[in-house]
Amino acid sequence: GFCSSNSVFYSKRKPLPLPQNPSLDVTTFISSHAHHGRIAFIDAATGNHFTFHQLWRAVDAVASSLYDIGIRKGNVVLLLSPNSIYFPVVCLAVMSLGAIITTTNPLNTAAEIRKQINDSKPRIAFTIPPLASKIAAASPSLPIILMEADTSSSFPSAVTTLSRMMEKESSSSRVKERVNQDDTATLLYSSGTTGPSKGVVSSHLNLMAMVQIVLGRFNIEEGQTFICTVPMFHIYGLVAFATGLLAAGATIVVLSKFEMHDMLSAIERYKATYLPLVPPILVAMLNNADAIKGKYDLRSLHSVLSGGAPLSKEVIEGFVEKYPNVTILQGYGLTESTGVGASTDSLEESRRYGTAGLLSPGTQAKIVDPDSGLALPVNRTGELWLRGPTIMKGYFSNEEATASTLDSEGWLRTGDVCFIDNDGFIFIVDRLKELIKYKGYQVPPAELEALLLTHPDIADAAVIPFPDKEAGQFPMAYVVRKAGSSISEKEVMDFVAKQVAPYKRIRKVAFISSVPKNPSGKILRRDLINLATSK
Ligand code: AYL
Repeated sequence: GFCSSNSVFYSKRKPLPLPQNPSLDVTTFISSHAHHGRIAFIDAATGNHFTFHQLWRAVDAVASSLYDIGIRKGNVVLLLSPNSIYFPVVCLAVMSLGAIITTTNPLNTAAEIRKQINDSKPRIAFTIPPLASKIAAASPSLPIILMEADTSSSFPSAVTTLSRMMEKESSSSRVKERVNQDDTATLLYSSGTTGPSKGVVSSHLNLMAMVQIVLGRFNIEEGQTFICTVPMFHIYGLVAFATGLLAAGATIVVLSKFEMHDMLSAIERYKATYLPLVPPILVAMLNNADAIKGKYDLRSLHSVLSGGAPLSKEVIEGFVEKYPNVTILQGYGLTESTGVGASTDSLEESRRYGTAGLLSPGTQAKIVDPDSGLALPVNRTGELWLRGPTIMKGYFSNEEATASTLDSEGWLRTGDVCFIDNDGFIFIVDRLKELIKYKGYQVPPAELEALLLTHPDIADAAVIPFPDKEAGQFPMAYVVRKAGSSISEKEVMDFVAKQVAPYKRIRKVAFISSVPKNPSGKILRRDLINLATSK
């Protein structure tokens, strides 16, 4: 059976072969799936596009150019950009050199980007002209490569442009450094189960295993068209649109950001078949279903993918009723599992409303009782632990966080509360970890608490998730005022809003006399969540 006597759950999906050659990089692996003349990427707004052939030529040219300016295996390259057809070119070129790509949310403030720069120490950054000033403010000496021609102003730190790099003829002078499967490919930031954001070290093997999982999920022989509106800087978008779906030969229509009208007209114009989303966009599509159906021809669409945050039963049921010809496919995963850890891949599997699906091929699970530490059998609820070829190597230069997240046998503590039913389907029922998910974006409470404590009127603070129909959750702060202070809710919210990206803003404040903590000083968040939601 899929659940053994030691309470390890094994994937019920067909195992997928991993490449055997120990020195193989993920870019070479993906490009070995040739799709020649087919279109890889289309910019939804301009119609600019790349065939697969043009894509791989561009990747090779950019890799050669990076090599020429001194980028080598192990160097970190920062990418700060909204979605574009060039985003994957940069990622693939960097990884093909054995260099490491670190992405960041374009909404982040200069101070937030500075933290990531200080931690990951990139040698160079790719960005678009409107965002270059953020990098310059975060790190004035970091060289910048502009991803679009700069028409307005010029940046002293800009060394070249991506288009110039892409024009480079393939050079034979480049010594191809040996890249091993175990070498680091990506460094995406996640707060994990506790504390501030940390660099998640994913190897070429991790990414190749994820490519195989994506290939197994979508059988794309006939050619399918995907809409890319979820961010490519996040693991969800990265493993789909910059790696996995390229191996599958899908055509990807890229939107620079989410905008409902643009997304729906792109589906109509390009006859898209697959639409990967985060739950808040499904909620919006449900709430406006009648108007949408009157205005756009969505007949080409056969699947909407939902991942990154929980999708409620009510939304699934409503969506199925309003869009009867569209199948909702679920994906569950973490940055730390380099993407999809479980998924539903067919209408039949998705009919089990509320499930996150079956374990990905090659992935194992345990359900661990948080109190006793014992692994539990089917239908019992506990913390989900995952093991397999997609699990990260660890957090970047943070042994303590790594040790408390990965055990010696390679199990990843997900911080999600789940059970697995008799047929192997995973149900996510709660979140044990601190993480707040606002519209699918990660908001680490510890970062906001640290910021609140810098306010002269605040003695102590705790930040918790508050449930919200549209966003999923938003950050709420419990604040202890200093003696004599009369700081208001609005002042607290404004203080934070000025210093963080908009998705991290605190949207509700309550004052208390002290923050409940356990004897070792850990905030009793569950008590505060109960307090916040009981009225
Ligand atoms: P991170 N249902 C419930 N919670 C989810 C789900 C889901 N389907 N997916 C993710 N989460 C929560 O690192 C959960 O708490 O990556 C998990 O621990 O930003 C946390 O989000 C991880 O957040 C896909 C689908 C990649 C999902 C992903 C992972 C994206 C989230 C590719 O196809």
